[in-house]
Parts: sequence; C-alpha cells; structure tokens
Amino acid sequence: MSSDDTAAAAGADASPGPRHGRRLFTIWLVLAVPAVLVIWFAWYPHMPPGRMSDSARHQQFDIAVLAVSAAPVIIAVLLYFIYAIVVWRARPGDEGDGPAIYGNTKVQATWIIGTTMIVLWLFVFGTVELVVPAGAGAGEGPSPIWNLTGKHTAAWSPGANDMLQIQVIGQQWAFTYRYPQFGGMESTVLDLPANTPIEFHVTSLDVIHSFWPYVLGVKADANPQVDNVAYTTVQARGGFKVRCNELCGIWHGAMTTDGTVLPPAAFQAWAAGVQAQERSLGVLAVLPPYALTYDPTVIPQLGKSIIAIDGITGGAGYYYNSSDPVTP
Ligand SMILES: [Cu+2]
Repeated sequence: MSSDDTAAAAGADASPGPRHGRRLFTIWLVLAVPAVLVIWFAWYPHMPPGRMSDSARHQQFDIAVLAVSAAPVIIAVLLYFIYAIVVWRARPGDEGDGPAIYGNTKVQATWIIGTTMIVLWLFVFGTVELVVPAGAGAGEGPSPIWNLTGKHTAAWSPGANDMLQIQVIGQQWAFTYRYPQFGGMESTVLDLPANTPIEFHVTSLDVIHSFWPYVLGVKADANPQVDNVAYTTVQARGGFKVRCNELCGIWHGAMTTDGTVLPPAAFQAWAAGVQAQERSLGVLAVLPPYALTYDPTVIPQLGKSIIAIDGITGGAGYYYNSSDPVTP
C-alpha cells in the first residue's frame, strides 16, 4: 500500500517541493513496523480463543496473522488520509483548481500489483488454514473432506492414537453426550481425554442448536436429521463451558454444560464407570440404539421413562430442567 501512496503523491504533486512519496513511506514504515511487532509479540498470546486445543491454537494463529496483515494497510490508508488533509488542503484565499492529471502508469501498476498480492495472500492463507487443521474445528457436514489422523476403533483405549467418537445431541434446552465406544452410554457432562484426536458427531432432536465449546475452538451447528462432524485434539487439562450458539427458544441462554479434560487413563476410568452404572440401572437397554440421527417422533415417551430412571436425556428424548417454564 505504501508504494501506491508514493506514486499517488508523486502524481498529485505537480509543483516542485518536498518529496511527498518518500516522506509518506518513511512515516508509514515508522508506524507499521512497531504496530506489527506489538501485535505479534504482545497481543497474539492473549487473543481468543486461547490455546487449549489444536483448533483453538490454529484460530488464534489465524487471527494474529490477519491482524498483522491488516495493520500496515489500515495505517497506510489513515496516514494518507491525514497527510492529504494537512499538507494538500486549500490555503485561505486559494480559489484555483488543482493540476489536471490524466492517468499515471506508476500508480495504476502499483495499485493492481499491490491489491492482487494482498487478495492472493488471503486466499492462499485462508485455504491452507482450513485444510491443515482438519476443518479448523468447524462442523464439516456428514462426510468431511479433511480428517484428523487417528484410528477408528470399536472400543477406545488411552494413548493408542484411537479416535474418540462423541455424539453431541442438542434439544430444547440441553446438550447430551453419547459415547458409542463405551456401549452408547450418555452423559450430561462433556468429559474428554487430553492429547487424543476427537471426532464430534453433532445432531439435534428438535430445532437448530449450535455446539460451542468456545475455548476448544470448536463450533458446529446441531441440525435435526443431520450428522455434523467436527474435529479437535485438546492439549491442556482443566474445565471448560459448552454453550448453545444458535437462538433456540426461551431457555437458549441457559443451554450450557460443563466439560472437563482429563488425563487419558482417568477419562477411560470415568467413561467405563458411567457405562457400567447405566448398564446396571437398565438405562443402556432402553436407550435407542446408537445412530447418527434420531427420529424425534418415536422418542418422547421413551425419554420420560429414562429420565425417571436416571435423569438421562439426549438420544432418549425430551428433557426439561426443573426450572423451565413448561414441564410436559
Ligand atoms: Cu440450543
């Protein structure tokens, strides 16, 4: 952008005088270099969504790179604007026209080359960043083009690079998580193993919701009758919140769940424990078989009976918190 300004200034300045282009370029350089350094070294580590997972890390990197790309352009535009107002404004009593200018090859060529390079850079960077982190944590639909590496296995074991599958079932107004590699057991909290490739299968029983564990850099729409797949690998241990990010009814704002990232062995112990408990209570026997989507017309009655057994929701159907305004 700076060289555009250089040429433009040279063209606009017909009378001999200070070399505006060189002066503009120098001021731009003095402002742009520190701005880029401050963004990259001081701001980047604090940008959302943090570094809890690989997808979050990639999103933070993308935002930092875009900020570093945008800052010199914004500084150039504002600098030229202010410079023109200050230096080239009409002086009191000056009623004459400015010099007539017909075309300027240098300005035109610089403008076309500069803008083309910026657009191509954004195109290439955006495409690479979408492909390399396997969809960047976003829902990719039922048959993703880009996958995380990991083996699909019938039973999950810690530390074997097995991909953990978790089904996310949205409904008004709760998320339920189903673990097909643990007998299809369901949980109202989202526990995850650290350092494990995870494949979310996001669906809904009623209206459109959106599964959004913000600090994991994952966000996928939950549509009825659709299996929406999203990937991540979580590095840091600790708690996180899941929110619904699609206005889905009166208790949309309360549609949250708590999640915890555990060491892989502790996660397996937790999941096996929940599975055993649900088997002994008879919940697993009456839950609908694990499927990528569920037919909502057949589950409401089933849901009520399972809620009566163990408060389990999700694949079994309609669930209402005790604080909800309508209890069927
Ligand atoms: Cu919702």
